[in-house]
Amino acid sequence: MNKQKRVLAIHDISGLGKSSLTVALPIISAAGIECAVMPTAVLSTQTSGFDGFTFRDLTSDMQAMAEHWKKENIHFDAIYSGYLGSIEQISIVQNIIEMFRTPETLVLIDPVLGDNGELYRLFSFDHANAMAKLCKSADIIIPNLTEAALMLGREYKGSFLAKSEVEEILNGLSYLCSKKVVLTGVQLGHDDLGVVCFDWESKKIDYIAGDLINGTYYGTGDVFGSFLMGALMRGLNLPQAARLAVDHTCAAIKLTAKEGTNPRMGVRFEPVLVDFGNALNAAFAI
Ligand code: PXL
Repeated sequence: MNKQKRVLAIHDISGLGKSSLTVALPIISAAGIECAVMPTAVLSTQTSGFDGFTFRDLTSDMQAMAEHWKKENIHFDAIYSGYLGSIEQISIVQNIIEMFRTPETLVLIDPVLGDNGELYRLFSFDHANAMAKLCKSADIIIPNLTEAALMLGREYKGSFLAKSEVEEILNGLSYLCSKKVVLTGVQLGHDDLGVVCFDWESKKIDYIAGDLINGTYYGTGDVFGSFLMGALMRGLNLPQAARLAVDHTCAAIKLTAKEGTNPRMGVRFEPVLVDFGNALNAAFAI
């Protein structure tokens, strides 16, 4: 048995709607990886498709939590940040990364800002600019096309793009994070939707397609990011981990589409977890 790895997930916790920590905890744990959490806010629901949600801001606890862990000499193998409720939280996350980073730490930043060409409620363009700066601290960033457009000040042109356009966006993003980029929600053909991985050092681009399932499915960015983080911590390289993450996210979306659940409740990832664990074990059985 290898030594247990520990990820620090820094996201909000929304009581309902299956996003952020309610997704990161089970998925990263299903990979056999410990998931420590820093909740940035507590909401009654995630914000897409719900009105009147509660929002308890936890900004003032973040630095104190980090200092306690530092005093206890806690080590994180990876730091995974997602939805951050304010610009102040973004700068605290930057500080926490500096406090805990070692040469081996993997810093994965999902610059959660919006979807379908629009900013999420509660966010401003200043939030997008601050998130773009946070990306400089990452080893891997995983924006969707909306977030890429917002951070680069580009027009959002939908998800169906020519390869040359995708490559232009990747090039722009590599100025925000000069290591690795996974651009999500890219439609590569008429029947598929997937992600594009870019490694700045090797200049290698990998297109990883999944089946296109029509409809809007909230929380899939967090489901994908958590599968990706789990697979990376188990030792898969980025294109291998992205392949597993795309396949298992697609499987969860297909189950949701089949059941006709209201998309605001998130996707049905739970039945996919055992298969995810088995796929990770199989990847190392060869
Ligand atoms: O990462 C998606 C997400 C996370 N947390 C909250 C959200 C959303 C998307 O709408 O509202 C609170």
